[in-house]
Amino acid sequence: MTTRSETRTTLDHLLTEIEHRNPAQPEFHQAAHEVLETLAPVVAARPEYAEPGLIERLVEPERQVLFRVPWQDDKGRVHVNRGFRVEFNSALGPYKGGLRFHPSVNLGVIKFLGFEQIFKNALTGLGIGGGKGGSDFDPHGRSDAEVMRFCQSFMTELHRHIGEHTDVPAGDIGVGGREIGYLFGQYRRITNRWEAGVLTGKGQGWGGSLIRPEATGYGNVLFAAAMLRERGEDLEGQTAVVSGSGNVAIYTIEKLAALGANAVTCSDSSGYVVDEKGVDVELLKQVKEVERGRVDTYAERRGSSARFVPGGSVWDVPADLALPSATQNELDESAAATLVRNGVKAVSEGANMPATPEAVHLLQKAGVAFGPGKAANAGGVAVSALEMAQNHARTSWTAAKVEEELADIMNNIHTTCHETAERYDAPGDYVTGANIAGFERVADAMLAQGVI
Ligand code: NDP
Ligand code: 2IT
Repeated sequence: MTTRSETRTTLDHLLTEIEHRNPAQPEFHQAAHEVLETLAPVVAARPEYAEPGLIERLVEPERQVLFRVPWQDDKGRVHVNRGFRVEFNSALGPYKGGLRFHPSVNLGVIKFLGFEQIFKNALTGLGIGGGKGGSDFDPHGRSDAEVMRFCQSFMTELHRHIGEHTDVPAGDIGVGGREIGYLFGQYRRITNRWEAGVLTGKGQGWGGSLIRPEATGYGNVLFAAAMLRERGEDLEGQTAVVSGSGNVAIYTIEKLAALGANAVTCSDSSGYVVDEKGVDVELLKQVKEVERGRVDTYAERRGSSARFVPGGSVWDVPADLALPSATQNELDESAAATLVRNGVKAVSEGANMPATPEAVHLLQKAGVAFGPGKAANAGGVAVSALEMAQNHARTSWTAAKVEEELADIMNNIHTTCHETAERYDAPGDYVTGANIAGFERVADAMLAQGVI
């Protein structure tokens, strides 16, 4: 029987090898560290997981696709972007995960997101593997026609790699309902197939699930509520600081209000807004989703309760809860220290890996309930899987039914993470609980399916 410390040494060697084999991919290294550093107790306790090659296979994507995406802007100028799809692990089902369009996208970013997605999708309990894709295309300031031409060019290559039983993309940063529409249209044209289950996040009249747009934000609030419940508290009367002002942030703010809490901030890459009365979600939707504007416009229209702070850190605003919902590494150690100083009780990650490792460590040490993204933001991909189920059955469920399923899934994920952490001597540590529980499900399937 190997001890935990021997296992830890083996995992540390593997991490060093991952860094050598995947140079210049710091986000992927960070995600791999975060998972592998918590696995020693389960690998030491269950010898089958120490089988040579199991974890080595888990950290190597099954397939990585890189392609050229040429497109013409409205003035006829040609642009060349890069497209990516990393099909990381299909032991539990078809690869599943979003597409991100943002100038910061590169292979290492997509690999970190795809790696996280494996464990997140496993935690949902549904039959979905892990993948992620995207492009370094920047949709900001582009016309609808430019976005359409880009999406068509992107799908002209991507279509040969995806399918309802193979790989099912959805949205992420920079990819919402508009983009999924253009992508689906091009897929349908090229393949001559009405294959609803090839993409999720579709429009409601043509195969989309009710509550999919809301699911990530709603799910994260339900996860935060479950963490508070564990401590004998609830959301009623709590104030919350939320970052971002896109899909996840908007529906996080909406659900907080519905459950009696009050989100007092939102942000984008230009700065943040503090709104003493609580963010008016209908106004935010109008500015961000309809007009595709910036958060300073929200502050201007909202009147005296709101002010826009250019640049700066949204985490300086005191609150009971923090729900980072913008992007990776947006909440660093000094931001975490400020949150703790201001008495934060829970931090729940709507974005993927928004807290740096140092921030997570500091929050956990201070006794703050910390919900890692792969558990807390799993509601989005979970409802994507429910959209696939509806597409397969050629049916559509009511909003109430989807919400009920979402609530069950989020509560189950919370319970699983909580119980797993206790089982492995890390009570209250949702990071360890989520990593081990996700790992067990994927590793068991990989072992059963042989060396492939
Ligand atoms: P959106 O594109 O709808 O919104 C992203 C928001 O984050 C915008 O306000 C954007 O501001 C801000 N943002 C993005 N990148 C940066 C950056 N580098 N610096 C500062 N602000 C930034 O994306 P989503 O809301 O869909 O995604 C937000 C996060 O949630 C991501 O981490 C994503 O991976 C994660 N997530 C999304 C899910 C989904 O279903 N959509 C599911 C699970 C997780 P600006 O416009 O100025 O760039
Ligand atoms: O990070 C994520 O889980 C997503 N962007 C959603 C993925 C999906 O397939 O719905």
